[in-house]
Amino acid sequence: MTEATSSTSAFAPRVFSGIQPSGNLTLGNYLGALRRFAKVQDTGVETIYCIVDMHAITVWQDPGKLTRATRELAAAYLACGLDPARSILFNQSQVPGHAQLAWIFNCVARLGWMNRMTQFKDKAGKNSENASLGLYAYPALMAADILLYHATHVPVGEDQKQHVELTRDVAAKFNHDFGLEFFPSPEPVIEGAATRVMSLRDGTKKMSKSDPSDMSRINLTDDADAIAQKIRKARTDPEPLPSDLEGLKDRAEARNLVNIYAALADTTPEAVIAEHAGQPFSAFKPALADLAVAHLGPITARMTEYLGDPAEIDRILGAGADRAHAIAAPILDRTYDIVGMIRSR
Ligand code: AQP
Repeated sequence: MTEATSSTSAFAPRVFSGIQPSGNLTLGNYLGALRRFAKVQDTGVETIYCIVDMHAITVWQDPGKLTRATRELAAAYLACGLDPARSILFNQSQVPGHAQLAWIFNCVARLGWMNRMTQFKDKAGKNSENASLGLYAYPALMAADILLYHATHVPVGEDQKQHVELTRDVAAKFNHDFGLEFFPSPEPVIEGAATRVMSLRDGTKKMSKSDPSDMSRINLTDDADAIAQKIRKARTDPEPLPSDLEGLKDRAEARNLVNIYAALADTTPEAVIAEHAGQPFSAFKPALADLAVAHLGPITARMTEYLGDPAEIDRILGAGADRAHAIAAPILDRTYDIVGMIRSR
C-alpha cells in the first residue's frame, strides 16, 4: 500500500474493494483484484470486500444466474485465501447504507463528471439512450461503497482508476459544500505486473467477463484443457520474444502474455523476458499454459468445494453484512445529520 496522503492520514487505514457478480470470473479479475485482496488482508490492515450485486444489475441479469454468480464469487474470494474471520465479506444489497449514501452522492456529483466516465461509454456503446439510469450513476454508487466505510485505500485494476478518482471528487465536494473534513480522499492502489490483463483475442481490449467470446478470456472455472487451448490459440505475432521490454513496444498481444506470465510467477516482466528471450511462441505458450494450470487448478478445486455448501456461503455473507452494517451505520447517521435530515428514531 502507498503512504497515506495528508487528506487520508487523519483516518485509520481501511481497505475496501468490490467485484460484480456478473458471471465468468476471469484471470483479469483474479490477477487485478482477488489475489491482491487476500495479500492485503495478510498485512493486518482492516479489509472490507464486497460482492457488488447492485452494480451488477445496472445491466440485465437473469435472477437465478445472479444468485448463482453471487455464491460463485463468494467461493472465489474464499478459494483465493480470503479469511472471513479476518476480512469482512458480504454482498452489497444486504447493507442498505450503500443505496442510501448513493442517493446523497447522486445529489453531490455533477452531470459533467458522469459524462466523462469512459466505462459508461464503453458499456452503453452506441445505444446510450437505452442504457439504464443505474449504469450512468454507477460511479456515485461506487463512491458510496467506499466512503460508507471511510475507506482510505482501494485496490483495483487499472480500469477502475477513473471511478476512484471520481470518488475523491465526491468526497472533496461534500466536504467543501458542508464545510468540514468528514470523508477521506481514498487512494487507488494499482500494483503489479497485471493491473490490466488484456483479451486473448485482441491485445487492445481488456479481458472481461462480459466479452461475448469465451476464447478472449480464461475463466476461473476453466479446466486444464480449456486453459491450454485458449493460451495456444491466443493471438500473437510471428516474431520470437525480444531480448528486452523495449522490444515489446507495439506488440500488445505479446506484451500481454509476458505480463500474465510475470504476474502468475510473481516476478517482473523484465525477468520473464530475460529468461525467455529469443523463444518462439510455440515454446513460450506451453510454458505459460503449464504455469496457469498449476496456479488456477487448486483455486478451481477449492471453489467447487465451497460451492458444495451454499448455505454456509450464505451464512458467511450474512455475518459479513452484519459487521459491515455496524461500521456503516454511524457514518451514515452522521452524514444525514450533516446534510440536515432529522433522525428521530
Ligand atoms: N482485465 C483486467 N485486468 C486487471 N484487473 C481487472 N479487473 C477486471 N478486469 C480486469 C478488476 O477486477 C475488479 C472487479 O471488476 P468488476 O467485476 O467490478 O468489473 P469490471 O472492472 O467491469 O470487470 P469485468 O470483468 O470487465 O466485468 P464486466 O464484464 O461484468 O463489466 C476491479 O478491481 C477491476 O479493476
